[in-house]
Amino acid sequence: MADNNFKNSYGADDIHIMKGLEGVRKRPAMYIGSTNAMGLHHLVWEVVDNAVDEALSGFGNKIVVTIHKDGSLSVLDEGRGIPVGINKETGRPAVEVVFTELHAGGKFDGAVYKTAGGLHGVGASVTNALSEWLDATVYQNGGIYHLRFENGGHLVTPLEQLGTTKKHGTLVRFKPDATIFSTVEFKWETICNRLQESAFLMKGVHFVIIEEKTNQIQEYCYENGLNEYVSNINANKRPLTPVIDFSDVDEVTGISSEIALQWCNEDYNETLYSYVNNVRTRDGGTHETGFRTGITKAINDFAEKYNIAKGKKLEGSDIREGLTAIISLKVPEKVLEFEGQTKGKLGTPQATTIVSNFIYNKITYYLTENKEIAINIINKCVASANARIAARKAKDEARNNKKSKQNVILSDKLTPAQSKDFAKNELFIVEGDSAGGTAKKGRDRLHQAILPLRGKPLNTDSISMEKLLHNEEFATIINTIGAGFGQSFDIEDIKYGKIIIMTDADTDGAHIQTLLLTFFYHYMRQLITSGHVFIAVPPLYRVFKEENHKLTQQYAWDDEGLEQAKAKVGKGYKINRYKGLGEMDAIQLKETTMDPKTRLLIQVDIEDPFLVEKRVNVLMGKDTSVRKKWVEENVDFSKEDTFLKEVNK
Ligand code: TSJ
Repeated sequence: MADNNFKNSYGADDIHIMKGLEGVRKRPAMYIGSTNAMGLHHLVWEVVDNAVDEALSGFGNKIVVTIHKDGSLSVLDEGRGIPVGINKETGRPAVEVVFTELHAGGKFDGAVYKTAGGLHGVGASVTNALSEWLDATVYQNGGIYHLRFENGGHLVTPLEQLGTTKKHGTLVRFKPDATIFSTVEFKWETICNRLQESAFLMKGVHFVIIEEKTNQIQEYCYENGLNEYVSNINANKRPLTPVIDFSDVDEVTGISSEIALQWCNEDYNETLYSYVNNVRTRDGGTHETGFRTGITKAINDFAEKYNIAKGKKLEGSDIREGLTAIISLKVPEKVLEFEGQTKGKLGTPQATTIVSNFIYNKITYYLTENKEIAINIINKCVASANARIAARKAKDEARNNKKSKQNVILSDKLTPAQSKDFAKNELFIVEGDSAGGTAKKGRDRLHQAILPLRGKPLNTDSISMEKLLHNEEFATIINTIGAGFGQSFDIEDIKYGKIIIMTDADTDGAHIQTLLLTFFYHYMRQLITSGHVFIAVPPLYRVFKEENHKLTQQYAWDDEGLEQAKAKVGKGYKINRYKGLGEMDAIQLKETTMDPKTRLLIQVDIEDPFLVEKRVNVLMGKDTSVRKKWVEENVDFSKEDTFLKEVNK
C-alpha cells in the first residue's frame, strides 16, 4: 500500500502538469520530430538515454531493452534508481516529477556529463505523455518502488513500495499511444543500430535487446570501444594501417578525448564521425577543426623531418583521403557549448587546441614508434597529393581550352535537357531502355534529361578505379554529370541540380538503386551530402473508371492511398497494379513520377552514415543470397526508411 511519505497533494499543480503533457499530445511533432516510425523510436531514445546517462556516470554496466508481445517496450538498467524521495520544489516524489514535468531531466541530475537526455532530449515525460500506459519500477536502498500512468500521463497508481530487494536500478515499461502514431511497431533493426552505436561509445557497457515475439536476442559490448567501431566500418575495405586509438584527459577543463582511426586503400573519402558526451555532432565543430589541424601538422612535420615526402607540402585533404576516424569527447557541463540550429555543432573554444595538441602528440609518437607504417601512410598521402595536382592541372587546361568545352563527350544514350541553367536541370537515370523511351516522351524537354541504363551497373565496392572507368554504365554517368569523380570530383561543375534514380518498385529496382547509391557514395559523396540525389517513387496502383466516355482516375502509392483512391473514383472502379515503369504510358509516367507538381521524390540522406556503411557492406558483400534476402526484408518504399527522407509530394 502507498506509503504516507508518498502521498500527493492534488490541486492546482496537477492541472498545470496535465496542461504540459496535453501540450505534448496536441503537438507531438514539436517534441519528437514526427509521429511516424522515427518519432515512435524517439520515445525509446528518451528513456534509453537516461539509462545511458546513468552508466556514463559510472553506475551500472548493463542496459536491457525488451520489445514485448503486447506492443510495449521496456528499458532496464542497473544504476542507482531514479530518486524516490520527495522533491522539495513540487512536494512530490522525484520519480513522479521525472515523468510529468517537461524537461525535468536536468533538475535532479547531479551528473557531471550530460548525454542526449540532458542536452537535446526532451525527457521521459514526453514518452509518458504519448503512451497508453507507463510503468516505472525503481530498485533502491533495499526497496522495490512502483508507480503507473495511463492515458497520456495521468497518474493512476501513485508511488508505492511493493517489497524488498537487493537489486538496484530502474525499469521503465511503456506502450505507445496508437491514436498518436502512424505506426506503433518497434523496429528491431532500428533499435539494434542505435544501441550498437552507444555500445561502441561506451566501452564495456552491455546492451541487450530482446524481442519477445520472435525470441531474438542481441547483445552488444565492446571492450575496445572506438577501435572496434572503426574496424566495423572498414570491415569490407583493404586496410593500409591497423586501427590506431588514443585517449587523454585535459586537466584544466576536464575534457577527455578518445580517437580511433585507420587508413584504407582504394578509398577516396574521408569518413569522420564525431561525438560529444555520446551524442553525434553532425555538424562538427571545434573538436573536428582541432583534429584536422593536428593530424595535418603531425604528418607534414614527420614527413619533413625524415624527408619522406621529398619536400612536398601535403594538404589536409591529401592526408584524410581513405581515412576513417571516430572522435569522442566527454565535455563537462561547465565548458559545454553547442551551436547551430540543431545544436549539432560543438562550440567549446578550448576543444580546438586540446584536440589538436592531443592528436599531434599521439600521432607523432605513433609514427616515430612505427616507422614502416608511417612510411606507408605518407606514401599514400603523397599519391593523393599527386593525383590532386594532376586533376587540377587537367581541369585548368580544359577550362582554358574553349574548344574542348564544346566537345564534351555526351553519351549517345543521353537525351539532354535544352536549358543551360544547370541548377534547374534534372537527370533521370532510368532502369531499362523501354522505360527510358517512355520517360523520353514524357519528360519536360527544357529541364529534364534521360539516361537509360542497360542491365545492372557493376558493384563498385569490389572493383578498381580503372575497371570502373571502363565500365560503360559508370563512365557514361561520370561523363553526363560532368564534374569528375573521386578526389577530382568538383561539385561546382555538376550539370544537374537533381540526379533522380528511377527504377521499378521491386527487388531488382532496389538493387540498382543501391548500386548507384554506392557508386555515388564512394566516388561523388558530396553529390549525396549536398542533397542532389533523389529516388523517384512510382505509384503502385491506378484506380480508374470510364463512364459515358469520361475517364476518372486516381493514383495510389500505398494501401492507404488505394482506399482513398477507390472512394474518390466511386462505384464501378477498376484497379491497375503496376509491376514496373514499363506498364505506364508516357502521360501516366509524367503525371505520377516525373512532373515536379505531382510526383513523389525521396531525397537520399546519409544522416546516419554508419547505417549506410553497414547497408553498403551487407549489400555489397560477396554472398549474393544474403544480399537478396536483406534487400527484400529491408528495402521498402515506405516514406519512413531511415536511409531515405521524403522531401516533396
Ligand atoms: F527516463 C527515465 F526516467 F524513464 C529513466 C531513467 C529510464 C530508465 C530505464 C532509467 C532511468 C535512470 C535514471 N536510471 N538511473 C537514473 N538515475 C537517476 O535518476 C539518478 C539517481 C541518483 C542521483 C543522485 O544524484 O544520487 C541522480 C540521478 C539523476
